[in-house]
Amino acid sequence: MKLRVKTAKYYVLKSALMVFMGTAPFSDGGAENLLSNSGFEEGTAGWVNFWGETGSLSTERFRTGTKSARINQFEGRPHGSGWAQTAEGLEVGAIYRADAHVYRNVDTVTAHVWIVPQGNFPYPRASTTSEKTQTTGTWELISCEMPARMIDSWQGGSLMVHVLAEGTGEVWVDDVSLSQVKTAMRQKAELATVIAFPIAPAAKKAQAYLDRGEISFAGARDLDSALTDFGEVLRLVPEDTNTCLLALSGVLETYRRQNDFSNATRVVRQIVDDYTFAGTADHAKEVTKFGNALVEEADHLVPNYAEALQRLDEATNLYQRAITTYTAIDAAAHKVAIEIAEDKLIAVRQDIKEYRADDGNK
Ligand SMILES: [Ca+2]
Repeated sequence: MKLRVKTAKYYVLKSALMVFMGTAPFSDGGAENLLSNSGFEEGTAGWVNFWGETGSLSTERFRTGTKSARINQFEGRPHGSGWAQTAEGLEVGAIYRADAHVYRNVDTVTAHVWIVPQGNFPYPRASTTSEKTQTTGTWELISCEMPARMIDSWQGGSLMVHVLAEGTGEVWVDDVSLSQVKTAMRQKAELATVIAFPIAPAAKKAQAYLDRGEISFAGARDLDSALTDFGEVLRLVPEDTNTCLLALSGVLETYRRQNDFSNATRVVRQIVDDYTFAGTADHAKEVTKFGNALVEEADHLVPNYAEALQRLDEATNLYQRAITTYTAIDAAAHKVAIEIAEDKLIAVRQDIKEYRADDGNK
């Protein structure tokens, strides 16, 4: 009993000391803050003022210490401006939370905090954002949470925290934090509970399988478990196109990671056949990806030139099909996508020539 009191006292003393020293290594929630200079007491060190570049250090208004960071959004600026900092070396599969304190005088400007994963992870869910500011004339806490499974673990597990102001007016920012809410292990355990719950709705279970599959894929690198979990998603909610597309993109990346390119191609074929409608831009986009998968498969089939050439022929047809579809919808609106498909077509025709020459020289 005595020991516990002593421990509690120690922590009270320790946090008091931290405040006294003017540093904030902990977020308001008590978890470790993974950002540095979170209260701008060391100026703007560690922070990047992005887009509008109208940010500056402020000593006229602050929540803690004697400083904050200001964003001045003047009229006609379309994309807003903000402050950003990247945290590196995070645990893939864990859940992270960003908190920021913001202040505005007028409601013509709003602010929100974002977490953006760094790297090239293929999932379409790119970022998480908070609610926008609700109050004026007072410091307001805005927050958002993000699963780190979306980080490309090859990039070292980095998340960027953005505090963005949009509209017209000034926003002050102070005491920004990024903290871990749950470890990957705890998150996985909670998902397993949802999965094991007998009467949980299919949609909820499917989401849990999807999340667990992504943790297995990106965090634990357990590819077999990832494939099993993604497969369960497709079995549980076959009619839920968006969720199935996420699961299939997980299956696709897992096969690619396993260098199983024929199965990767099979998955893209399934996406095109079962989850897109011919004549739509989405269809053309997936058809282009199908072509890319065939080219990748062909590349790994060499020196089996007959098989490789067959894949490249099919890829040629697909790129042409994508171009035709985009052109029929709106050639001007899909100019970039058409150019990409045309470039792929040129490259694949060159590959076909080379493969035929190499095959003849065997
Ligand atoms: Ca401060």
